Amino acid sequence: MNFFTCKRFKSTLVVIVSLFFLCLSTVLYAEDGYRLWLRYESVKDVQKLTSYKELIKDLVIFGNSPTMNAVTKELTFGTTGLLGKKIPVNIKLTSDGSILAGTLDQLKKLVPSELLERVNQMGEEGFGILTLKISQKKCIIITAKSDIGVLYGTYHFLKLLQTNQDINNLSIYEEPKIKLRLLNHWDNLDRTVERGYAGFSIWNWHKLPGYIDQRYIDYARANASIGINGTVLTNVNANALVLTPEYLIKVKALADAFRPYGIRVYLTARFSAPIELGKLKTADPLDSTVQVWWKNKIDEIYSYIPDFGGFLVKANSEGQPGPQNYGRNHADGANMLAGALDAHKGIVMWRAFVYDNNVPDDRAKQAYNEFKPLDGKFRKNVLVQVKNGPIDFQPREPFHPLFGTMPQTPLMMEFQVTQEYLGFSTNLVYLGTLFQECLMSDTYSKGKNSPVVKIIEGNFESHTLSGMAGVANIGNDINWCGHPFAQANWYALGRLAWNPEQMPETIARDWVRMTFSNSELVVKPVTAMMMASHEIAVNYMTPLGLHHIMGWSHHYGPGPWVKNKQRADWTAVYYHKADTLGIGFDRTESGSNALSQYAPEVQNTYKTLESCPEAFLLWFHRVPWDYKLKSGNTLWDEMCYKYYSGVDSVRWMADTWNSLEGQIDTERFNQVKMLLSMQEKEAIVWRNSCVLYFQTFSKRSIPSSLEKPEKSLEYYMNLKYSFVPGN
Ligand code: BDP
Repeated sequence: MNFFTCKRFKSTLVVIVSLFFLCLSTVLYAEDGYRLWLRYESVKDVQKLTSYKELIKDLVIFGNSPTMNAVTKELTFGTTGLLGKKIPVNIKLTSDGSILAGTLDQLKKLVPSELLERVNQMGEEGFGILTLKISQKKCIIITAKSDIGVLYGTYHFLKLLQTNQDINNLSIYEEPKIKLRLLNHWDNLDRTVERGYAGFSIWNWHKLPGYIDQRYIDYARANASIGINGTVLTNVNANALVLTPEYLIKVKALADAFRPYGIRVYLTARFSAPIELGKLKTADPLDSTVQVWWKNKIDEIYSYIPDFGGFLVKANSEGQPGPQNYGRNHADGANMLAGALDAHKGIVMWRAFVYDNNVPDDRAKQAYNEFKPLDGKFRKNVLVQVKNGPIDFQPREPFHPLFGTMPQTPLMMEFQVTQEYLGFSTNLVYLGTLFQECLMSDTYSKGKNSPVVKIIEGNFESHTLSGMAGVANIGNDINWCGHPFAQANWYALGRLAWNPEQMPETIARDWVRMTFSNSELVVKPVTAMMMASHEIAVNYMTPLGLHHIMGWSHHYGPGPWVKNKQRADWTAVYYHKADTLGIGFDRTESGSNALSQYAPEVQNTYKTLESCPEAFLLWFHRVPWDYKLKSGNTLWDEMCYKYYSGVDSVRWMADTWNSLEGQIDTERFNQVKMLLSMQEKEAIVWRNSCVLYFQTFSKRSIPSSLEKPEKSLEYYMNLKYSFVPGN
């Protein structure tokens, strides 16, 4: 026997060849972030892996609808990746250790109905995942009333494996608390994205409808995995062209691609479309020719897309046309569209983000002033979509006063996932905590314990519609969101829209496990960074209730000095009102009295300098520079300490991340490392700009323990940024 034929040689060869392919595959499939949280890497914990292999020997999937085919694909793909071996699909239950997926109807012959009763009581999107013995065989069933429910259950089951949970005795029942769980894309038809920091729009209008990019499917998978069930494809600053047949066939192609994943398509409706497209003389919602035009247009849309979701409308806001152009109000406008959509079960999401520079009132009050009187005037298929705070997606805002004050109208939450005011896609800022802060704020609308979340869920008034939307942070960057951690914000939005009562920390932990690693050595520090990151950004941008002091128009970097623009409410000085006596916007009785729009209990909390939580101090009050805060520091000193602690904490995040070298794949480790170093520089610019600028009013020195800004105020004021994205 020579060496080349001996067993030893053969096995050595096998090892060498496998190693070669392993290396090759690592080179080819570097972690570019494209797979998001659906990576399905093989389970590293040996014990868990052994138990999973014992419990998952094959897949038995009932039905062959497009959605059930998606279930088959995802389950096969997911389990095969996670278990590191091909998991076969069988048509019958043959052995111990099967995963059965199907609707209640499909499973009823196999499973005694009483075991499925609880699922039967849930809504169409709910699901159950149960460990059962069927014909003496131990199996796990994933079931729901509808195919989509089974798909949601599938993703939930895969998440259990991805996060290394015990799956021995499952008894999970889940259903969404919110009906409409949407992404709002501010994508233009030329593929630029308003406030988008991750490349161009993923909608390749030019190649649609003929070319269905795999990205559309992966987008739908990612969304379905977190329960998102709708997408508004176009910018709220709308282009009527999308309503023409040229584009409707493209919209239809997207709707067809998304449908198996339970995602409906919505569009933004430009209110003046009857004039622009229909050549009518008016877009007055009470004009019968206008009404007929919209009815026909809506019928036409449904002829392409029978399950079209409806319209999102920005009207009479920041120059957009709307019913007020004709002396009508928001309800007149919304109801006209809703009337025509109702015939097809479509809905209208009418935005409350309105303000007018010709109105002398505090901008924070204007949405309430316009909308509150219309409570009860909207049709049943209208939701009013309200931003989380009364100004505009600032790093920190109190909750919007409309929450709790329009009981007869379903209010839909609008969060901004794209980080327009939070450092774009260079800053690591986990938004789960920001979202939760708003959702858990007590409105006192029905006495104590009336948090925003209950209003959104529609619990108090039993509204039939409820909704939460996030302005998407998605673009055609390879990793979708620009910053590897920005993916967590898309993820958190979906998870919170499904159940807004979940803890942001749980969501962050799951995301880290699925995205980076299940090792506690990674999960713990990374989750801690994420949980602290929002407050850190607030500290180096807008501490103590400061707001809207970003760079002019593009909102990148600091611009507390921005003044003398075409409208006062687009300048920073309008919001901070700093002078030698103090700083802050008085929104109490002695000022704009925006506070009066809240319930008396909320007013009591914010009313006085002493009672107001310091995080909102300068939002509600004008405060003298020497006012003593709870720490014993003067306002000026405290402001300095906050700005400096923001920068120091970014350094802490960078150190934490850098200590993980070797535990995260090289590509993403380096990306985040570079981004954190950029974030540190940006935080320093924020800190120095703001401290130096406000110092011109406070005329006090920076506490001696703090390092001095290295450059002059003039230097920072002259920093120019050309072609800032998203602008
Ligand atoms: C502001 C953005 C602007 C949007 C607007 C909106 O700067 O680009 O059009 O919100 O929500 O924050 O309509």
